[in-house]
This record gives sequence, C-alpha cells and structure tokens, in this order.
Amino acid sequence: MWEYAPAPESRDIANLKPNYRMFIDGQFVEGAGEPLKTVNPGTEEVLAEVSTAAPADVDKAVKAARRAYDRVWGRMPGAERAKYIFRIARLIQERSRELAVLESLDNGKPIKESRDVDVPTAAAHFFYHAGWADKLGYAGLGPDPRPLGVAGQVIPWNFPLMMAAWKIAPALATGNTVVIKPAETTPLSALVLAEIIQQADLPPGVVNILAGAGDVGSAVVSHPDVDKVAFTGSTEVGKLIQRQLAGTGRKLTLELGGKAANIVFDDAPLDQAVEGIVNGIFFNQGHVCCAGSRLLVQESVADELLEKLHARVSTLRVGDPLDKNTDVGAINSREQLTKIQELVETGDAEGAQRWTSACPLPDKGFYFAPTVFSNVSQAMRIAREEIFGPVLSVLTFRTPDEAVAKANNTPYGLSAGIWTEKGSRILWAAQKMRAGVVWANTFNRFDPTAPFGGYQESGFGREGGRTGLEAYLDV
Ligand code: TXE
Repeated sequence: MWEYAPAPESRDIANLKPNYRMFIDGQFVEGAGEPLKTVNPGTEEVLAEVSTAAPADVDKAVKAARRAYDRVWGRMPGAERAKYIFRIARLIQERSRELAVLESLDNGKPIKESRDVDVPTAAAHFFYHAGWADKLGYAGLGPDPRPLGVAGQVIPWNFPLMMAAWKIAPALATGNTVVIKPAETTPLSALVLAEIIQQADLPPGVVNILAGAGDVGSAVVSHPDVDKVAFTGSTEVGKLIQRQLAGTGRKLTLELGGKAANIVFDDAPLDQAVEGIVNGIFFNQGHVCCAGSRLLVQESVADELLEKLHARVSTLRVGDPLDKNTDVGAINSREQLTKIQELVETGDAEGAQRWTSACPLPDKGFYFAPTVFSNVSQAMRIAREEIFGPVLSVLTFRTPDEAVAKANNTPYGLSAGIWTEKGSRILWAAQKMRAGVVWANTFNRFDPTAPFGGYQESGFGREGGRTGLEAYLDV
C-alpha cells in the first residue's frame, strides 16, 4: 500500500547530491569536522553526506563575515543591498519546486506545506526585508540606525528554510553580515540557499553557511568577533546561550519553546474552530514552537467540540511526505519520536484519556498517529511541557477569567488563539494573555510584516515587521 523510497523523479526535482559542502567566503568548502549523514525521516534512508565545521572553520567564517562587513556590506547604500536581497527572493521563487521537495525529503513535512507555506514564506521574508533596506532612516528607529556587524545565527529543524530566511533577510537588510548554522538533521535547504546566494552574486563573506551539531552552534554564538546572536531552538539551549553571553554586552534574541493555549468559547463557530485546532496542532506534525498544543474549551460545548474534533482528525492522512494528499508527514528524527512517545506515556500514567486516530502508518520511517488527550489537568506533564509532536491536550473552563488564567499558567508565552464571535472578548483576552502572538479565529498564520516572538521562557526579541529590524541595529 505504501511506497517509501523517494521516487527517482523526486531526487531529480530536489537535485539531490550525494555530498554537500559548507559555504564560507563565497566558496563551497569541505570543513574539518566529522561529516554527518542526513536521513530522510519518511523512509529512514540516508539522503546525503554533509561536510561539517571544526572550530577553525567557524573562525574562518566569522573572519570572512567581518571582512565583508568592513569592506563592502556595512558601507553599501541600502538601495544597493536591496537589489541583492530582491534577487535572493526571486531565485527562491524560481527554484521553489526543488526547494519544496528537498525540504520534505530532509525534514519529513508534507509537500503541500513546504510548497504552500515554507518556501513562499521564505521568499516573502526576503522580498519584505529588501523593501526596508533603503528606508531604515524612515523606520521610526532614529535618523541614522547603524548595523551591528557580524550576526551569528543558529536555527532548528522544524522550518529549516523558513528559519534561515527569518534570520538572514533582516540581517542583510540592515547591513549586517551573517554566519549561520542550520540544525544537524536538516542542513540541506540552507546549503541550497547558499547556492542561491552565490547565484545572486552577493559579495563573498556576506553570508556564510556552516553545518554541524550543537558544538558548531556553540562556537558560532560564543565567537568573540560576533556582534549579535540570534537563536531559535529549545529553551534549554537558549538558557545556555544566554549564560554564555552574559556580560559580553552582545545583542541577543532568543526564540524558544512554547505551550500555546487555543481557547474556544461557547459562542464560537465550532466547525471553523475545529479546522483551526487541527491546523494549530497537526500542521508540520506539531513541530511548531507556537503550536496550539493546549486546547481550552468552554465546558458547555466541550462534548460537542470533542466529537467533531475526533471525526475531523480521523480524516487526516499520515504518511509519505511527498504524497500531495498527505496531511501529517514524518516526525523529524528518531530522537524526537522517542521524546513524543515518552511524553504520551506520562499522559496515560497520569490519568488523561487518550484518543488516537486509527489511520494506517507506514511501517518504515518515523511516524506518529494524531493523538488527542482529554480529561487533562493543568498539573500533568502533557499540559505543561512542550511535546513538539502531533499530540493535543484538551482542558476545559467555565468562565472567561478561568480561561485566561489557565492559558497563562505556563512558563512559556509565545502564542495563543481565541475562538469567539465577540470582538470585545477577543480584545479583552488578547490584552490579558502573556503571549507574543494572539490569533483570533485563526491559527498559525505567519507574515513577514508582523513581529513574532515570546515572553518568559519562550525567549525575547521580535522577528519580522519593523520591530524585527531593531534586533539588528544600533538605534
Ligand atoms: O533542540 P536544540 P533539539 C524544542 C522541542 C524539541 C526540543 C529539542 O521541544 O523537542 O527543543 O530539540 C543547536 N549552542 N525545540 O534538541 O538542541 C542545534 O545544533 C548553540 C523548539 O533539536 O535547541 C540546532 O541547530 N547551538 C524549537 C539548534 O541549536 C546549539 C525548535 C536547535 O537545537 C547548542 C527546535 C549549543 N550549546 C526544538 N546545542 C522552536 N523554538 O521552534 C544545540 N544547538
């Protein structure tokens, strides 16, 4: 019934190569680190071997970025920088089919998501920021905002290309140069972005793209000649980086984990809410920092909503990420799959009621069936910890005050959702909730014009919008 191996034409479309090299000072180079093998989580096959950085390679990349900053990029007029950034955006569009297939192969996300969300949003970030490059003096950030210098950036595996765009585009628009490291399980799309950057003729050293694991990330963020650090990843590593940078005076932005509440009031259009709940937690297999992983539903409509939700989730197709009909793809790694399984077991042990979709799963690859826990209490681990998988925890509430109190009962604070027909209630709850993003009657909408970022253990700083520029400027 299932076909696992990526069909030969998919390999061709993705232009998959047996070996990938890092991008330093405008050249593709072998690093002195131990090469890593990147695996297709949909099939468990090795996709390619990737060269990685040793500390000396990180140093070379930072030196190249410094030179490019001092000699070219930091002094180039904004209108000139904009032309390069626009070119990157256009080239992403031109190579969108290749990038979408590659992203689904390396990450495991459904092709309809990489095609319709990841790749277009990445292009949109470059387009949007290209527009800012010559208007920084008009951004309300002071008359003469200055770039910081070299930005050291580390990104995760859940939106590999999109995260690279979120990091690189604002840095370039504001006149900074970049050393970036993608996650070890998903390096390929960033290395193809390096090809695009070369194709766009950016001066050597303006963007350097490394590969490797956490040790390489650590070497990037702690390099003494890096002026600004931007990290997206786990709260644990974010805290580590914050400690590492303490006292250096370097600018830092952290975008970390989350445990977002998606609140459904009794006046909400339930069928529409069900679509939003499904999108909120099953989009990208739930590997989303702002995933709506805690559903808070008003008690009077809880049974009806749960029934509708089970029916809808039963229709989700889990399987081959390259199949256009797939709704939920593969979990990115065996390690992440194990983490999900362990947390789900705690839900069983702590007495929550587990409902699992009966959809068939491929027998090779890392897959997890959509799961909904009801009878969840706030003390349970599945209500408190980020599962980062297709697992929803359902809690109930009686009054709006109780809903907001429960929504805020988390060490995180990245995003939240509200479903109600009452505009006044949306405004009231949005004000009361400690979350960087509040969606009303929708969920998981991303747009380069809107600042994104968290409170508390979800990190600090904003990406996107005018506010996102501040992270890369001295104002
Ligand atoms: O994250 P890590 P992992 C959460 C999610 C997930 C958990 C663990 O709950 O289950 O974190 O995922 C690099 N200095 N999120 O282990 O380790 C690493 O190489 C500098 C939420 O994959 O934080 C990779 O490039 N860099 C999150 C990146 O950090 C270091 C997205 C993220 O990996 C480093 C991902 C170090 N000491 C996971 N150690 C979100 N906010 O969306 C590792 N890295």
